[in-house]
Amino acid sequence: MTSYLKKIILITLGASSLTYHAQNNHNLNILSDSKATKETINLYKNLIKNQEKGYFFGHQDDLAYGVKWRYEEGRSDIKDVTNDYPAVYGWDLGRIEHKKPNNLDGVPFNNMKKWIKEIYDRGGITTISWHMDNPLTLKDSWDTTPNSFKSILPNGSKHELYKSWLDKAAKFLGSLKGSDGKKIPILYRPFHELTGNWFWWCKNNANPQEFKEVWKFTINYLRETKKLHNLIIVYNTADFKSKEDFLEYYPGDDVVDMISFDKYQYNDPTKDNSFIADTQNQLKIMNEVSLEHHKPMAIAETGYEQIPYANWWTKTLTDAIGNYKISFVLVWRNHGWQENEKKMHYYAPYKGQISENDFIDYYNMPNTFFQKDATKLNLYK
Ligand code: BMA
Repeated sequence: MTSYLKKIILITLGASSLTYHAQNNHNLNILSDSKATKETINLYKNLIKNQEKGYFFGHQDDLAYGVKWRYEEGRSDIKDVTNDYPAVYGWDLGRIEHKKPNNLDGVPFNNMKKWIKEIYDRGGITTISWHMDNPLTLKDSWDTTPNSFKSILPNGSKHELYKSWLDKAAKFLGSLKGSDGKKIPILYRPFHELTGNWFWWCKNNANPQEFKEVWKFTINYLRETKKLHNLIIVYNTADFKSKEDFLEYYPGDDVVDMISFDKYQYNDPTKDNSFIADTQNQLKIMNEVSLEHHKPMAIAETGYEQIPYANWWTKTLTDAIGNYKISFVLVWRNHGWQENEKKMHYYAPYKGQISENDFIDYYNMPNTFFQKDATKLNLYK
């Protein structure tokens, strides 16, 4: 072949790859599931669109219990304080794998299902994590026995067991329907905090290739075999120091729709700025990934246990998020008194809690969206 001909071929190839990229750019932020339901696509688009104006506020187990109450219909600690519900409601599937009636924190799955319907009916958002028991030892999620993760690989000894657990979760996820008869879109956050070392699925228990293989298998199984097309897949890490760190276990744009990390406040924010500095640094890194991979981003779990600093909401959390465009932030559950640890365990204020007034100011900020905002924004249309 003459070098001239070669050049022509190269130019043509280059041009077609340029066209490909242009098309890709044109289709920015498309859900990874090409068969996603209309409501799921709409929610995803609306989450992205509204990022320009603000972010949705979430709370784990919000409707199930609060610091001083348990299972009172319609009640929520957030609502007691603001007269509004959060916009995002987090739930966990832990123990569904054993067909237990209640999840690992005692929340009955039947109630969870009913609440998820109510949430959807009023235009709120549901996100689901899964503190799945260890399939190798049958102990809990925090049991990091070596080789536990490898056992669920497609050729692993617990792969069939893992599939049977996915079947149970899929049945639940597929049964969630609104009053309009539509399947309810779910932000599904599997294998959360994967860069930690405390769950059996964390990175110390698997190499990147193994982790990615299981992730891909899981998402494809839920989509293709279980025919679930109401999922927005959320990739979620614990701490990370660099883009390489954040992406080392990233399974691919075709099996992820949103990227996120979990980050808690441990030190006294009046004496130590590290929560704000670290969160800002991680958001900076995640923002680069978000732009490069066209995936919106979130802080999927945060909080300061017992919120002992009265201005944590408008000062610390607000500064930690800064000007980054995130889809949502969620604070963890308001369990109340924890007998085994002899301490209070909660992350959202309740009536009379010292950060109550600050939380009302936070609620009133134009860029924090709660249920009433979400309802107005008509996220599923
Ligand atoms: C943890 C704590 C535990 C709980 C678990 C799963 O952070 O809140 O008490 O069992 O989350 O919800």
